[in-house]
Amino acid sequence: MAELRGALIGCGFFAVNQMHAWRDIAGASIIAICDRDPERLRIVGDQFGIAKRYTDAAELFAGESLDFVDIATTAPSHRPLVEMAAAHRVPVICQKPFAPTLADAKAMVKACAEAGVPLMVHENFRWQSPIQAVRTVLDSGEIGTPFFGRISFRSAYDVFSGQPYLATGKRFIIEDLGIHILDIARFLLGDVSTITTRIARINPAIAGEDVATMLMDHKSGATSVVDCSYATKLATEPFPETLIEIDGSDGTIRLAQGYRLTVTGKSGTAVTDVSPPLLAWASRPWHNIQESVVAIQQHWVDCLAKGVQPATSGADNLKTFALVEAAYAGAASRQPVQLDASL
Ligand code: NAD
Ligand code: 89V
Repeated sequence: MAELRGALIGCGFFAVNQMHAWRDIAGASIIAICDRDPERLRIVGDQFGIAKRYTDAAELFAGESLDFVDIATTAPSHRPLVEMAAAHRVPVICQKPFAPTLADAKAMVKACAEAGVPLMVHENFRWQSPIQAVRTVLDSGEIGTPFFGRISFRSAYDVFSGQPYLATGKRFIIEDLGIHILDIARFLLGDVSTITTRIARINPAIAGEDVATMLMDHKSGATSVVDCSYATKLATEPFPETLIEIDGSDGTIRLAQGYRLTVTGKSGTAVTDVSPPLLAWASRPWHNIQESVVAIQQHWVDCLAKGVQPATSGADNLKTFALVEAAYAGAASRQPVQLDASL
């Protein structure tokens, strides 16, 4: 198969990981980049040797023949850019959070479906190898039927120095980080029927909530707790590890800090080190996330080659995004929120 010709829009903080990952992936390469900030365009263009550079996405679509576009801008620009890709019949990857509102996200899914264009949300956390290892244990049947899960992300890492916009939005941890952890809960325990949420802001220097605790009923009958904090100072900073506890009818799974996976099940107890590899271009502690970027982008190329929907398609991600909206609604009302009504 000929190599896919892609373009990347948005050359900011996180896009550098995506550019490195595209270099690692067989079957696709980035042939043009776009950023409305000429300085970001210059930095990334020079770093990755990309000669074709655009400051206007409309000019990029008009000037290039593309097999896909990878949108790595922040959420306010996602809908116009995804709709532009759909109008040009160009398959599209869109970073999380998918959109500012669920209504925007639904419109983006509709635009791509009507244009017959594949759409994947770059929801990469479920692609981290420790999370995939947990999924593999569940699939093996070793712990039987899961009835309880706790998916936890607690840290005091300074995310604001790299991503200053995170300190200024009215919404913070659920929209930016919780969205990943809620997606992992769906990935491991299935879709959700009801969510109950409590939030708090501990850091007085930011505008949004930095603590969120969510209790969920899964359609499978399992119950889960998703808890997230950027106000939790620990002896050893765990960023960006997601810790997992799952109890099943025949055993338990514990993914503990330090990427230690303990499975107690039908065959006894096994302890494994499921640390992600440190890729040549990666740096600790981000290497866990960086590896997952390669995995999700490779998945996109494989799905395009096979003509199948990606695991985190736009349609799939509506269910994760709906959880974010429902969490904020429930935090405000202090009432449980039913999910089916919003989808
Ligand atoms: P950033 O502000 O550093 O970069 C965004 C870039 O997009 C900027 O250079 C900006 O000039 C450019 N841009 C914005 N609108 C544009 C438009 N219409 N046309 C062209 N360029 C435009 O932001 P970031 O921290 O890199 O985050 C980008 C996205 O990635 C966010 O949605 C964020 O939530 C997400 N993110 C994802 C992960 C992950 O693990 N999946 C991690 C960090 C950030
Ligand atoms: O993954 C992300 O979306 C990042 C961070 C890990 C800082 O929350 O924004």
